[in-house]
Amino acid sequence: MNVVEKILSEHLVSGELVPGTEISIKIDQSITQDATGTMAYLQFESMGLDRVKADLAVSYVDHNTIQVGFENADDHDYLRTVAKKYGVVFSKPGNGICHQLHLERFGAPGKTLLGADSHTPTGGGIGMIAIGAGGIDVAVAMGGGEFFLTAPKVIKVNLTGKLSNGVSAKDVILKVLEIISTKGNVGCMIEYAGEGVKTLDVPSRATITNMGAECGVTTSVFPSDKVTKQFLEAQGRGDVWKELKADDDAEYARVIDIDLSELEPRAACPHSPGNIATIQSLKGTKVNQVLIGSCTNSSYRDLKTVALMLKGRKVSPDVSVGIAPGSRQVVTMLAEEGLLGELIASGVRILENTCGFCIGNSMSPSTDAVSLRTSNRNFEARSGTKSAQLYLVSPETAAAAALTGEFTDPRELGFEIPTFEIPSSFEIEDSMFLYQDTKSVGVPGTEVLRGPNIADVPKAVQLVDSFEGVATIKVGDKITTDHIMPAGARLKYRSNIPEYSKYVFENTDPEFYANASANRDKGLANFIVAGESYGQGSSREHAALCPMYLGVKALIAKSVERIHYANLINFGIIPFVFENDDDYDKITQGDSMKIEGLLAALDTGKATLKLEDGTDVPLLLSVSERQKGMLKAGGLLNTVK
Ligand code: MIC
Ligand code: SF4
Repeated sequence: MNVVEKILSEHLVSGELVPGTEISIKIDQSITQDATGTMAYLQFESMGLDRVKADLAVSYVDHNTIQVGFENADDHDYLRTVAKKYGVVFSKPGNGICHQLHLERFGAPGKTLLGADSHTPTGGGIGMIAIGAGGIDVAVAMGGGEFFLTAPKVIKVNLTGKLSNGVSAKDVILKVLEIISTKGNVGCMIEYAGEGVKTLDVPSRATITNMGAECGVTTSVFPSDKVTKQFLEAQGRGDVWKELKADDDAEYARVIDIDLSELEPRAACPHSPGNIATIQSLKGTKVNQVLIGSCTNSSYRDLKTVALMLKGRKVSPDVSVGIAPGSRQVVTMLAEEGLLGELIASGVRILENTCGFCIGNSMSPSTDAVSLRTSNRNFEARSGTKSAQLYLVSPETAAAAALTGEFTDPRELGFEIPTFEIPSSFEIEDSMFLYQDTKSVGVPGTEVLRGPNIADVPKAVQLVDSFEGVATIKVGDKITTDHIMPAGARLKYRSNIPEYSKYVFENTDPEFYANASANRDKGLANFIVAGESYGQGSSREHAALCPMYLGVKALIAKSVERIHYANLINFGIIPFVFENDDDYDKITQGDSMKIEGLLAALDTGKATLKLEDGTDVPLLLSVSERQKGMLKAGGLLNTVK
C-alpha cells in the first residue's frame, strides 16, 4: 500500500478503496475557524447532541480579527462559549492561524483531520490525511459521524535532488501547479515520495501540502520519517510520532518526477494560482506591495529566513512591506532572537498573526498595484482591490522584491540566502488555547452568548419534481467561491445569512441579489449556469447556503470542484453538469427554463433542461444513494439523526 491507502484503510467505515467510488472514514480530529465556524457550531447545536464526540475538536479564531463594528467580536463570544458548552478546545484571537497552530500543537502522523477550511491539508506535512470540507460536514464529524469522500486516485510526486540556495518549498508547489494545473484533479490525492523528501523540513512540507488545495486535489501527504520526528520532538510532542512509509511495491495512478536541484524561483501570476511563470521572466517588473505570511508561508522557518535577509538592510522606499507571522510561537521566537527588531528596523510593517491580508480584510493594495504575496490565492478582487495584480511567490522572492522594489531572482541578490535548521526546541506557551473544564461540558444550561449578528441557520425545502425559472446568472470557467461569496469587507456577516446573501456574486453581477430575490418571491427557481471548475477555492459553505437562501435550485455547469459540489448537495442545490459542453453556448443569462422529472433524475442520473425556444439540453447528475436522500429531503440538516 501507499501512505494514503494505509491511513484510509485504518479509518475506513464503509466502502472499498476503489478509486472513484464513495467511501466513508472515521475522523480523529476536527478544526474550524471563525469565518466558517459560527455556521458549523449553529448546525452542530441544531443536531441536539450534548457534547462533541471526536477525539479532538479545536475552534480557531484567525480570520475575522479586524473587529470594525460589533459583529466579529459577537462571533468570537459565541464561539468561545459554545466551545465551552460542547467540549471544544478554543484558540483565542491572537493565537495564530489555524493550520500553522494545528501543525505545531496538535497534528499527528497517521491521523485523520477534517477542517472547515480548504487549507486543512497543511496537516499532510506531518503525515496526516487532512481534508477540507464544508462546516456542516465538520459538524457531523464533531458529532462522531463519518466523513464521506471519493476513494482517491493517488498521484505520486517523486522528488529527487536538493533545492538550491534561494529556492524553497513554494517553488516546488508552484512547479506542481504548473504540471497538473488547478483543474481536472477532483477525486485525486497527492503523495510525495523519493529521496528528495528527506531534504525538506516539516514547515516546507506543510507549505507544499497546503497549496495542494489549489490543484483541486482532496489532500496531499508526506511520509512520516526522522524529519517529522525531530519536528514533533522540538514541539514537545515526540510521543505522537510514528513512522509512515509506502511499501516498496505500492502502486499509483500517475507518477510525476521533480528534480529539486533543477528548480528555479517561480510566481503564480494574476489571477490564478495555476498561472505560473519563472521569476527570471518577470525580472525588473516594478512592485508596489510585498506581503509575507498566511497559512502557506508564515512559519518560523520562513520568517526567520526573511528576517535574516532583511537584517541590516532597508526595504525599498517605493514598496509597502508587511509581515504577518503564523502563530504566537513564531512571533515570540523572532522577538527573543532580536529578529522582530531587525524587521522593524528594515522598514517592515508588523501585522497581526492572523489570516489578515490573505482574505482581503486588510492591506488592500492601491489601484492597479503589483502586489507580491507568499499566500496561496490570487483570485481577482480577493485582495479587496479588483484592479490589483497579485503574484504568489516564496518568502525568499518576496524579501528580494522588498529590498529592490522589483521582481528579483533571490539567487541574484549578491549575497547568500541564510539556510535554516529546525531548532532543538520551539518556544511552547499554550495559554491562548482554552481547554474545557470537563464539568461544564455537556451540562444543559451552560450559557452560550448570541449577539444580534448571530442569526438562525436557514433550512432548504424538500425537493419538488420540477423547477420552472430563470438563468439568473451565466458565468465562465474557474469561478471561485470568492466570486460567488466575497470575503474581505463582507466577512463579518458569516453568521448572518440574510445579510450576507445581499453580496452573492457582488463583484461579478451586482444585480444578482435583486434579480434572484425577485424571482424567488415570484415563485420562480433561480439557475446558475457556469463553465468549467465552478466553485474552485475555499470551503466556505456560504457559497451554497446564501444562493439557497435566495432561491437557487440548481447549478448547470461544465464541471464542479469537490468541496463546493458537496456543499451544494448539503444545502439542497442540484449540481447538474452538461452532457455536451457545447450546450453551454445555447443559454443566455435571463433565459427562462424548466427542468421536469427531478425525482426520477436522481435515480437515472439524467435530466432534460427545456429552454424557452423549445431546445432540449441533456444534463447529467452524479450522486450517491446518500446524496440522493439529502437532495430529496432538502439538504443534510434535514436528514441528520
Ligand atoms: C480562504 O482561504 O479562502 C478561506 C477564507 O480560508 C476559506 C474559508 C472561508 O471562506 O472561511 C477556505 O480556504 O476554505
Ligand atoms: Fe487564512 Fe488565507 Fe490560509 Fe485561508 S488561505 S486559512 S484566509 S491564511
